[in-house]
Amino acid sequence: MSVSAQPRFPGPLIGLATASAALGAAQPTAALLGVSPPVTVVADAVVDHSPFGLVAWAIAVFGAADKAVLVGGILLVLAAVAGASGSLALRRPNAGYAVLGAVALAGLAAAWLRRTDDPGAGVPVLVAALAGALALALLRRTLPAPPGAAVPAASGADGSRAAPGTDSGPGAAETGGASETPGTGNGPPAPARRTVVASAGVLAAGALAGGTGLWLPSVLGRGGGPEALRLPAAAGALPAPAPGTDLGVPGLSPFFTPNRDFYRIDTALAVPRLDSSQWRLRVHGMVDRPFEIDMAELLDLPLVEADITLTCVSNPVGGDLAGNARWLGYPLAELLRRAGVHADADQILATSRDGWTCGTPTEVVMDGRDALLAVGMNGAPLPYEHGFPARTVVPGLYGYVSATKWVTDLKLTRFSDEQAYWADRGWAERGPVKTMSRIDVPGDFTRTGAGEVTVAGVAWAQHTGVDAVEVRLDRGEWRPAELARVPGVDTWVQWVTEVVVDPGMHALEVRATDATGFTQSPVEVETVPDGAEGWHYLRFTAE
Ligand SMILES: Nc1nc2c(c(=O)[nH]1)N[C@H]1C(S)=C(S)[C@@H](COP(=O)(O)O)O[C@H]1N2
Ligand SMILES: [Mo]
Repeated sequence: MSVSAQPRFPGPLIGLATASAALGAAQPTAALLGVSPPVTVVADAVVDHSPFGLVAWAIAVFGAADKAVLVGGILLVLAAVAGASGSLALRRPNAGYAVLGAVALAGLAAAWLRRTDDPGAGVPVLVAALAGALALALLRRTLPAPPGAAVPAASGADGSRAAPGTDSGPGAAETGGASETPGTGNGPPAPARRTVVASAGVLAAGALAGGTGLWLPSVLGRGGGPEALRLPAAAGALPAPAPGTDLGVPGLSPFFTPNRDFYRIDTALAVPRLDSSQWRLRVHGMVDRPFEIDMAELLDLPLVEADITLTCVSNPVGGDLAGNARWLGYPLAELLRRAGVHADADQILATSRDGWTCGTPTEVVMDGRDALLAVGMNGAPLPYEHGFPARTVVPGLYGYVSATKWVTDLKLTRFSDEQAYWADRGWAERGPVKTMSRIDVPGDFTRTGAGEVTVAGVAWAQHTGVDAVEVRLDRGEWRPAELARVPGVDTWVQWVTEVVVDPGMHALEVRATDATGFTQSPVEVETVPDGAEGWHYLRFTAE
């Protein structure tokens, strides 16, 4: 190894090893504190501050992988910065620490701006900065003196650490091993090799710590997760749905969506894993008697059950961002009565543990419908993905204005004073669900036999009720489908009918009429700002 080639190569390596040590130390710290690790915090901040169109574009292009792509991109940028500043740090060590400090400050800003209520949010970033600084200092000690540096009295801060003869520094153990390997020739070991071995060691240690941190939350469990939470029976328990509620048609969405199949929509890059024993909900703002409630108190209250279909405002016509569950929870209206809501507080601003916000009209929650602070979903505690340990559910409103997962705060306020997350990004302030119908079977572009073909699907108009569903084949006459039974007006309803077809390609359309007499219009409306409209249309081939 020639001395002249040496300084270029270890630079990026030292930088990468420093970054690995920093992120590797932060990951288990975050897991132990139950807060987001730095990369997730930064990714969240990027999403928060990106223009709405960019986020929509990313979701359209990358789909469910959008979060992985963002995190991967941040890691790449970090690696590039680390590599470049590693080279810089060879020549000017203070510059290396300065870059580290600047990156840490950006991370702290991201953590604290997002989670002003949790001082612990920034701790993993501080630990990362410390670990990075230590790694950098250690790796610099493995470097040889810069060419031409005076040997005995190294001048200035830059040279002193790297002066020859510091073999007993923190990197000595690895270095010793390396020097024994055959092939190093005679004379002292090449100093660059020492740096390479030490850097590789630090890089690997960082990766190992990071991996441990990723896996830690699942083993920690802390006894406060969904598997450990024992839910009481509901005081107002519902009977099993009447026969005929689920038609059991193959390919048709089941009446109750199993929890593992339930669509998931949220802005969280890492699913928040709250501990139910630590959870508290604060009810405050424009109320007479603000209070806090914990899980033990909540589970002592008389809980009720309700069958409610949840739908997302981003669901396109024919899309699958809808699911139905039997929820167990406590009426939100009771909690609000306990707090004594001021007459002019027209908005309930709910905040999740990860800082997302949701504005629900107070009047809707108080009008007698089954608006719940839910703890159970289809007979089990809420899965982490669906808001463990508690979320809100309000029949008749899209999820973005009603269904806060990981909820920790309900603030009574006014729509004119505060805007929730999506309202602030161009979506409608109020989001009543629009009447909608969908064909599940036959699937779009599938093949069936000729002759009689079963056509089935679901329709919804939560808190209004579906009165009729009609289907037409090849733009012919509208013909009524048969509706399944439903427990009430807050769920979707299955429907089924039959068409008779010749071999060839055919088109199907569906439209629903709700209990107000409104029939879905063929005019197509996009999801932004308050939900899609139009008839679900698909084609299939009979043969
Ligand atoms: N904390 C939190 N809650 C949230 C969201 C979110 O981004 N963060 N998204 C909402 C939206 S847009 C919808 S449609 C529903 C989806 O709930 P699910 O993932 O349980 O189906 O959650 C709502 N609650
Ligand atoms: Mo949504």
